[in-house]
Amino acid sequence: MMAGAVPNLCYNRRDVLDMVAAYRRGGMQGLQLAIDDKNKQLSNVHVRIAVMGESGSGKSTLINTLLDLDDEEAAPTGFKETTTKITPYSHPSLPNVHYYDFPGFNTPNFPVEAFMKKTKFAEYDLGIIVIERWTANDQLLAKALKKAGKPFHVVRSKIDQIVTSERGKKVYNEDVMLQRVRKNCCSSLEKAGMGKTRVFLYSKYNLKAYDFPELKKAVVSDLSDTQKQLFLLSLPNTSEDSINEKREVLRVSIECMAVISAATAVIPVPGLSLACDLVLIASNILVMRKILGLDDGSLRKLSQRVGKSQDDLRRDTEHAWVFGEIKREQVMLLLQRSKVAAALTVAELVLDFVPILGSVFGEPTSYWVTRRMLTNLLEEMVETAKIVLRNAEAAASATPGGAAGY
Ligand SMILES: Nc1nc2c(ncn2[C@@H]2O[C@H](COP(=O)(O)OP(=O)(O)O)[C@@H](O)[C@H]2O)c(=O)[nH]1
Ligand SMILES: [Mg+2]
Repeated sequence: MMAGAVPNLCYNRRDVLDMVAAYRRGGMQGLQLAIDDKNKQLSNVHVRIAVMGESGSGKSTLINTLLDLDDEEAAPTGFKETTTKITPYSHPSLPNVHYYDFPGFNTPNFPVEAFMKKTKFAEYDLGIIVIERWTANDQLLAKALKKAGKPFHVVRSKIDQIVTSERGKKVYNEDVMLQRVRKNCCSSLEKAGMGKTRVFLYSKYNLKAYDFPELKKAVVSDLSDTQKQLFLLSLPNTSEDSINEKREVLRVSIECMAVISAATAVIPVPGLSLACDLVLIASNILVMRKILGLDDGSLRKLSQRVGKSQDDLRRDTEHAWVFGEIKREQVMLLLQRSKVAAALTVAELVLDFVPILGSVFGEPTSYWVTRRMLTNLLEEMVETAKIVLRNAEAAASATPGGAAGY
């Protein structure tokens, strides 16, 4: 693999074209410079989300949920806060995604004024204020964010508790009840002079339900394109939609990796008239597998969380390779058995994406092989991730009380 060809997940369509242009202008060297440049730019893109609200409102729980963290690696929850500091947490595999766990102002002897003075609200991309009910302290934070020109969203946590207590009533309609809660929250914010502010209902036990999907959309709308890609990749697989969103981001990064592969030292694949960089393909698969939650560590965690064996989670999945070792040997086998080897014609290939690439790189070069291979394998991983999610959900709903994250 050429230096700098680390799988980067946040390339966009513009980057693909820029790289091709650089290759046309300056050959391999030009391409290498363009890649280095892009990677440098991307490494400077961060997502910084401030999570605020009173002690006990559910800030740390929300951060752990968004980062998909387990107890030992996560922000401690469910204790009386004593800290007056902001604690940062970064995503384990996307270290440019950060959440900042703010101290609750209702902590005894909390120096609110001094804290407000020294906190630089402009450093964050946006704020999430977690509430059970809107307080004067929340108001203070919202104002500070507004003043700093930062968007913020209000999240009403622990909706499952309301659902549980209301469910016993004679007349119960969940939608009506949720609408009432939303309205109550909104009107208390309005009364406090916040104007019309949307309140997102959320429960850590059900990320598919209530307003969590909407909250995600609202956060995305505050971010730049690259930040948006990073953020979507960083989220747990909460629904098929969330897996599809990851797929879209990964597809674009594949386009770039294919261009990059065109500039790498290629290795002929025995028995086939193909050449490609097997190590580059392998490292891309590993990164994508992790993002899709199909690596060993993610499966182990999910299995503990939903109380099902990994075999049960893998049930009905068709592509066994996804769960195995991924090195150049395995990629070679996949390549040999794949349709890529059998049917690689320029006419077919130039139909999708950017036709000019066909004339730049010709066929059957590393570019086409890498692109086809990674695209096919991504589809198989996406399919697998959806089945694993379904299996996990089936497991979670069979467990009394459900399981965190599902
Ligand atoms: N039932 C339920 N409990 C929650 C939820 N979110 C947080 N909690 C609980 O509320 C308590 C306080 O949460 P924590 O995240 O520590 O609040 P923080 O002080 O704002 O960081 C903990 O016991 C959490 O388990 C939720 O969505 N549903
Ligand atoms: Mg906390």
